[in-house]
Amino acid sequence: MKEKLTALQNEALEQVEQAQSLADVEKVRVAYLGKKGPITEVLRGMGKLAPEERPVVGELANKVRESIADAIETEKRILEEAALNEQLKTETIDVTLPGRPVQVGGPHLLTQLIEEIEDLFIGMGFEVREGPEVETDYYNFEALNIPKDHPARDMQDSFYITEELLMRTHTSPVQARTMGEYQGSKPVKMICPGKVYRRDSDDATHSHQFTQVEGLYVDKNVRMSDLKGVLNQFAKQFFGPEREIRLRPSFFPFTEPSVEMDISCKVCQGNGCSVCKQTGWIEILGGGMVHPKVLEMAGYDPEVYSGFAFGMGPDRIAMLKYGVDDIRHFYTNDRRFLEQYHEA
Ligand code: 2NL
Repeated sequence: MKEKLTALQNEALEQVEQAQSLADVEKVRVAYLGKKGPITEVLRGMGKLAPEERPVVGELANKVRESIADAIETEKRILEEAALNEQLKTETIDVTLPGRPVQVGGPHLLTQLIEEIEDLFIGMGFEVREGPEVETDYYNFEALNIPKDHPARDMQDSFYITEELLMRTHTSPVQARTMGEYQGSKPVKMICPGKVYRRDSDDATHSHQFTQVEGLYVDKNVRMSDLKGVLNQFAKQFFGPEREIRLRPSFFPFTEPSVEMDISCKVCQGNGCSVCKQTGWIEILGGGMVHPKVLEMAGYDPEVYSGFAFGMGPDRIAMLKYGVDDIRHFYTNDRRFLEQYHEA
């Protein structure tokens, strides 16, 4: 028995020494020390030995097992170190290579302008409200005095989801919703920025998707002069203190009377140039006094309350302010375009 164990030991140690890889070492371990290996077998067969032989054989078997296990551990470490050294040799890192630049994004030009507009109106006591882009026919049209057969629907044809649901064509439904929520219980003084959609053929000046900022102020005794004062303040803060404004009569189904507002041309100081098409003025927004029917539908008594509303398109304003020649640049995500407006 003793000779058998010693022979096993020598055999195993030799095989460990000859191992070329970690897999080889593992094979030796399984073969000699595994549950079905010869050492385990010897220890299991102890019962058949004479009682005085048992401790002797037991001790030797344990020693043999330990010496094989030690040899395996040592060989494993040697092989692992060799593998690591080999890896280090082939995978050298050139620490002098330039790093990969971190890509830093920034807010879209339209987002920047919308936030600037928001700040100015917040400064005049307006709250900012947002609403759903998928709207009901009621809030997008009916509540704004645009009934089903109204010709204004042609100009604002949109993308319908069902008969009664569509992509909103303007942000006005947010205002109709807010008035409806307050039900004539308190004044409304809000602006609502956001994306809107119209069924339009895209070209340099038209896009089926664009942005709007609308404003609404409903209270007792709100007058046209309040509209003019607020818009004048906005124009001077946003476009510069030298800008003059002018209001021209216009038409919108939800305001009566309605106006369009121009600012004096910055390029020619009002003398006429190609930017203002020789008029000295540039159209910026539309607005007017909220139509009594619109107030009434939202639960505001038009005999008690009055209000003004206006709407502007940040896309158009951005094109004017930065000389962008094609509205599609805002939506086609060419980073060479977008990055021009990122802060350094
Ligand atoms: C434009 C003109 C306008 C409004 C928007 C409005 C909203 C309510 C009631 C009455 Cl709830 N009016 N909004 C009024 C007049 C003009 O937008 O050219 N936008 C780009």
